[in-house]
Amino acid sequence: MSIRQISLIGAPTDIGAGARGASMGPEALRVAGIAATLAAHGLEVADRGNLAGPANPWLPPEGGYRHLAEVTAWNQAVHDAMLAELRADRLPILLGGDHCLGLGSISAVARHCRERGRKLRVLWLDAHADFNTSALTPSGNLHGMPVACLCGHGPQALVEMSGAVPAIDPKWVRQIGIRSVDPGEKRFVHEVGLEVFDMRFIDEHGMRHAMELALATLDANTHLHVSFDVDFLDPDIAPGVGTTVRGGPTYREAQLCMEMIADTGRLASLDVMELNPALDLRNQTAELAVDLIESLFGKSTLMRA
Ligand code: HAR
Ligand code: MN
Ligand code: MN
Ligand code: MN
Repeated sequence: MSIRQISLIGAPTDIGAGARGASMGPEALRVAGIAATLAAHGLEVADRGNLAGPANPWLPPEGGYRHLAEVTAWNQAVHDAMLAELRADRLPILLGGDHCLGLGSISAVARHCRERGRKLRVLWLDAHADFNTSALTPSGNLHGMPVACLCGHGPQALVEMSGAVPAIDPKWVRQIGIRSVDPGEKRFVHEVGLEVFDMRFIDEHGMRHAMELALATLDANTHLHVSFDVDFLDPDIAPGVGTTVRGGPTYREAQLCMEMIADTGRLASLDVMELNPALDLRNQTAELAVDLIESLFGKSTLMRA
C-alpha cells in the first residue's frame, strides 16, 4: 500500500531563519546515512541532489519580512521539484534547509492532491506553530510563517504558490510538540482554530493519545504529509538546531510518534527541516533524525501484525 519509491531533494539554504547554518542540513543528513538507511528497509531511494537558489544576504526585515524575494525563489524551486516527484508517484523527502521551505513543499502537495482528488492531512512536528504574519512576527523571519501562508495569510507570491488560495484549510493540519508561540501568533492560532497538541497536552495525555487523535479520520484516499522540524525534539537529544526550546519530546516519545505514523501506511511526503550542523555535536542530531526517519518508514522493535 505505502509508496516504496523515495526521492531525496536537498534545499541547502537558511534564507528564512534567524541563525545561519541550516544550509548545511542536507549534507549532514546524507553523511548520517539517510539514503542507505532507507534502502536497507527495501525502499528504492534516488538522491536528486541539491536545488540551487539565491545566497543569504543577511539583511534586516523590509515591510515585515526578511529576504522575501529570496525566500520566494527558494520556495518556487522546492515546489517545482516536489511536484515533479509526486506526479511520478514517488515519495519526496525534502532535506532542509530552514522551515520557510515547508510552504513550497506543502504547496506542491496541496496542488497534487487537488489534481488527484485526494484529501490531505498535514502533521506539523515542531516546537513552534510557525503561524506568524508580517504584523505579528517579532523577527521578520519567514521560517516563523509558513503555516499561516499556507492557510492564506501572508505575502501574495507565497500564498498563491499552490495555484489556489488558500493552499490548505487549517482543518487539515495537526500540530504536535508545540511549546513556543508568540503572543499575537497565539491569538491567531486560536482564531483560525488550528488543532494543536502542545507539550502540555502530551504531558497530560501522553504521546500515544495525541497521535491517536492527530491520525484519526485518515482514510484510503488521504495523502499524509509530515513536516518534521528537528527542533520538535528536546534539545538535550537534538542540540543541532537554530531555535532550541526546552521541554520537547524525549527519544521514546519521538519514536512512538514516528511509529504510529508509520502504522497508518499513509505517509506520502516528508520534510526534514531546520537541522543546523554548525550548532550540532559530531552530527548527533542528524544521526538522531535519520534514526527517527527509519521508524517513520516502518522500522519497529518487533514484527507487528
Ligand atoms: N516564533 C518565532 C518567530 O517567528 C521563532 C520561529 C522559529 N521558527 C522555527 N521554525 N525555528 O519552527 O520569529
Ligand atoms: Mn518550524
Ligand atoms: Mn521550530
Ligand atoms: Mn487513548
